[in-house]
Amino acid sequence: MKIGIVCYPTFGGSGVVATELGKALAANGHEIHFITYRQPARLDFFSENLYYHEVAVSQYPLFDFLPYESALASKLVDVVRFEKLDLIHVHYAIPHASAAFMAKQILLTTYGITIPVVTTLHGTDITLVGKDKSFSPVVTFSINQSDGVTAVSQNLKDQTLGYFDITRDIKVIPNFIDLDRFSNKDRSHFKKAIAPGNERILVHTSNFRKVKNTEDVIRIFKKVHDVIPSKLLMVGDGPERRNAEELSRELNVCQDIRFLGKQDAVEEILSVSDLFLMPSSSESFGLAALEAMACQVPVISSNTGGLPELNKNGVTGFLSAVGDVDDMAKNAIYILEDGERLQKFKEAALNHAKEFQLSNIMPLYEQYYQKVINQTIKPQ
Ligand code: GMT
Repeated sequence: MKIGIVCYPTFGGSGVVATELGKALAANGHEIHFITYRQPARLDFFSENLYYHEVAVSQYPLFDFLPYESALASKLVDVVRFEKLDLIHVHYAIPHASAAFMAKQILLTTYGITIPVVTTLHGTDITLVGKDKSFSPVVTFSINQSDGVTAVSQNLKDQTLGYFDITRDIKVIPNFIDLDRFSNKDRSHFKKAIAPGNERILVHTSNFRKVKNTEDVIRIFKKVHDVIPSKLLMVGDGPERRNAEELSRELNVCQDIRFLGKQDAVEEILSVSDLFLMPSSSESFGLAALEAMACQVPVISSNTGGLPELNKNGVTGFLSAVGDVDDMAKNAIYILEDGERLQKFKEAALNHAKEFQLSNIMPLYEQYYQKVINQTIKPQ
């Protein structure tokens, strides 16, 4: 198949899923065209089946806000026409689904070309931004006008059906993991440098947005640290980093916390870690937690959104109510205080992560694309 993929080219979860999916599809013989405003972060190599089309938006003094959606729709028209795509797959509804709808209409009415559009809902496009009144009519319309819609968890599907007036079916296809990249590697030299006294290592990776509750990560760590010699690695960057840093000074644990900023080789850091913390107030799936589990790191998380579908309570880690720092700390201590118990949780985390391996999930997308293409009625 020839597939156009539209996504945010950043390190965020939806961009990572879109890019990794495109790479895997290309390796499986499909021709993949990425269409976005910047080269996706993880698309930094040459492959004969991978193409990248940059969406450039012309500056004009009249534009206080650049009309990216129009530029994207125009680029989609171009790429579909000249590369003869079979399907467009947009990741994150806003503004990609409505831009794809516009392109689809232009292609049909001007060029007689029918192009099916699949929209994947990732989370905040529904739970935070999409619900906002300034977007919801467009989000509802463009979901209903897509030829296929997928959501990354059952919970996100249920939330979408609850918030919006949706008239079409939504297929759940969860996030996936490349176990060749995300696996536990022996990095004992690195572990020794981080934890010279053989302390337990806790880790958090995110974009440090409000929704990630990064201050709760520090509060949980403080409680664990009071009982168990431990270190905390904070990976990533974003608006809440400063507050988290300040809190770690106030609570007098900053000497045992390292803020590492954005890191490419997250799997190296996860490989030396004992416990992953994800106390988010909203999380449609929790790709970062899946990456941790694949590297044999159990997860202490909130029970919001799709997290219970990933983190099995008492098996791969524990779930607590959002904001219940005491419970999260208690559960973290329970896992970390006993070496044998910790090992059991580590093995269970990896076992469960295997269910989400790329080779299980990519075929679901391929089958879904084929179904959507077959169902799309071609004009005479
Ligand atoms: O987590 C983020 O803030 C990034 C965000 C995104 O859209 O890039 O991630 C969302 O999509 C990921 C991939 O499907 C999911 O694994 C994350 O759970 C989801 N984030 C939220 O729902 C907050």
